Amino acid sequence: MVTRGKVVRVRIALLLAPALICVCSSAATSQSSGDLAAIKRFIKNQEAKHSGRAYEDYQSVVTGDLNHDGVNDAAVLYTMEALDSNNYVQYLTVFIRRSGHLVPVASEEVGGKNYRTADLRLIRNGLIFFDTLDYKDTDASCCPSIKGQTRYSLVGRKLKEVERPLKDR
Ligand SMILES: [Ca+2]
Repeated sequence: MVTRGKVVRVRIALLLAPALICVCSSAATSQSSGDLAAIKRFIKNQEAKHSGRAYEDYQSVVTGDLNHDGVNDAAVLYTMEALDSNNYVQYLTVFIRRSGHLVPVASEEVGGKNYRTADLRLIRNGLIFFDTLDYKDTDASCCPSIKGQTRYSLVGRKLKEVERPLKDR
């Protein structure tokens, strides 16, 4: 009977383990200095690549598991302003955690002047959620006004915009 009790307890512990990991990963919203340094380094390189400037005031980071390995990854939204014009583009870059370090794996344009404004909200169920503002015909370039939402998922090494089911709209 004692042996049977032990087996049961071990099984319960195994069942609980994934739940505990989920709680930990959703609660871990702060980023370590190493993570932030990796993100900063990446964005600095993008500034050179795009001949632009990405102001820290227009950057946001959310964490959550994006490749379904139970380990928190990071999604970063940053706005690249062109140095030679007043154009700007919003980029989403996903960093996957490998051996404890954040590694950039995919980037996508998710907003920008005369396209839409995207506001990074959170990661849930492997999806990256945004609030958006789209342009109606009479909106000025500065001020899109149609409120919406969208989601992105990491598929391989690409980011794909996911249409929401009609019932959720
Ligand atoms: Ca992960």
